[in-house]
Amino acid sequence: MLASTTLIVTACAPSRLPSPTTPPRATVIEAPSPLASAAPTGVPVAQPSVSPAPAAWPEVKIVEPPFRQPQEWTYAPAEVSVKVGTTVVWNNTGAVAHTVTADDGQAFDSGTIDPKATYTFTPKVAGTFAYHCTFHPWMKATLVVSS
Ligand SMILES: [Cu+2]
Repeated sequence: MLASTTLIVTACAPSRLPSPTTPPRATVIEAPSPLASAAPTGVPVAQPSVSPAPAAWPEVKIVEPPFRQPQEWTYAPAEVSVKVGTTVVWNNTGAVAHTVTADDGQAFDSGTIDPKATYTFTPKVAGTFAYHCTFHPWMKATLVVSS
């Protein structure tokens, strides 16, 4: 019985020796974490202030009046006048896809504009451009571009 008690005491003693090295580690961990979290939050704040510019672009709404026939779907306004280099935005407010396609087949063609999507076009030359929707040919409007 005396022999087994002695073995336990000697076995525990060596395992406590490494402990004095741990206290210095705690101070190293605290310093980096507050500094790292503060830096990323400051960067995105500056960016949103640049975006309001597109709101000034002339906008044509593609409209499907509620409780009306598809034949009354339209562009509003039906005619918009801009200078060369001014971006125009078409905003599909309807529930189906439309297009903004120049009648001459060359000046511009949006392709499919999905519901809630937009199409932008910046004319490079002056002229009067009639356009239509390829899906609904009765939808017609005009873009007037002056130099
Ligand atoms: Cu259409």
